[in-house]
Amino acid sequence: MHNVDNVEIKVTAGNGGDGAITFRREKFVPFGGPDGGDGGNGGDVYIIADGSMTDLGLFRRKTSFKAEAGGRGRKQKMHGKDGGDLIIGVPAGTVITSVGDDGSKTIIADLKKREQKALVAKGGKGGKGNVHFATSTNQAPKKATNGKSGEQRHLILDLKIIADIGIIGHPSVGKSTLLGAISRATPEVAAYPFTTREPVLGVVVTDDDSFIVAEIPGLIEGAHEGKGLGHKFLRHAERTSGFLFLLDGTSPDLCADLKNLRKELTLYNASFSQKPRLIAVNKIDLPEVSSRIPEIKTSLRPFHEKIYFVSAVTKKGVAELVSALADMVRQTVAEMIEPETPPVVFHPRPKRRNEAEE
Ligand SMILES: Nc1nc2c(ncn2[C@@H]2O[C@H](COP(=O)(O)OP(=O)(O)OP(=O)(O)O)[C@@H](O)[C@H]2O)c(=O)[nH]1
Ligand SMILES: [Mg+2]
Repeated sequence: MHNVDNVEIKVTAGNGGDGAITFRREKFVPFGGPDGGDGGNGGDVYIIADGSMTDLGLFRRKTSFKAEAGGRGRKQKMHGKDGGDLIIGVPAGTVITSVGDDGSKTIIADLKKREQKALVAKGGKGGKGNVHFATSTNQAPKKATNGKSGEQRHLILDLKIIADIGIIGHPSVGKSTLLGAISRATPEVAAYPFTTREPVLGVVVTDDDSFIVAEIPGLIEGAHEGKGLGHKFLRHAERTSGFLFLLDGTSPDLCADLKNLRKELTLYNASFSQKPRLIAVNKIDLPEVSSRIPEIKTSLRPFHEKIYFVSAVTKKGVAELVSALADMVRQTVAEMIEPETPPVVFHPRPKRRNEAEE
């Protein structure tokens, strides 16, 4: 399966509604005072990071988006209705770039966290009704202003892989098998190393939540220097908020495996050692592994972390691991919640539909 991770779209905010030119009607007054209301504002276009999306595949078919226009002003000083905002969902990790008419590119938002939202096109303001234009010399103004055009923007959406949890492990430890067991992802599983060459994402759905897990392709000694699949995929590990270290229960020395994983990650990026992590030992369906569980527990004890024992094939222990992962995600998300930062907005001068009215 190839994940769509780069698309171009066009977004158009709603136009403002025009101001109205109307006059009061009273029984004995043929022309009452002006009572034309203002036009409603056009809807804005927002892009929001949606935690349940993993790629930009939806945009293969639909590439043009438009928010609702504001309604026209009406008589009796009635405001036109404001146009509804349009909110477009994208996976967390989407970088939004605006392409100018001259081809220049400006990054306008990097939606790293789910629910993070960016205003990408501002709706046009509604025009003013003639009620605003009465003066002592002109009691019956036939003047109102038109609504402004909504902004229109050409955007590039670029998904830099981002997941809540990255599964990190040596080749063939069962990362793909586990990802397939806990999500609907269907990564290729095979008994040879480096079967997975690109990160694969899956959405894990629990009773009250969902989170995204990425299989980070097999990590080997020297990866930080570019060995194996090297840097290319360690870069993906940067954009996860926690790790699951997966060890193979059939390996002769799990302690060395774990140390090696930690070392490679830290050598690549020292900040990785700060990320929350869980450790799981896979393949406990095999008798030679299940019989070693007590021994493995003892050898991994110095790492001071609870060790989960699972079989990705029979799913033994997997539910407990998933709920621990969900807890870890909840915690990191809670820590990451910051006061709402104002969305990054990029404002070229709005085009005017009717300059003469100004
Ligand atoms: N007995 C047993 N075999 C497993 C288990 N999980 C995975 N395997 C086997 O281990 C081999 C490697 O599994 P994968 O899921 O492809 O491993 P991976 O870590 O994704 O490997 P790469 O993508 O190559 O790094 C396959 O032959 C799987 O069938 C398990 O829980 N028990
Ligand atoms: Mg794999």
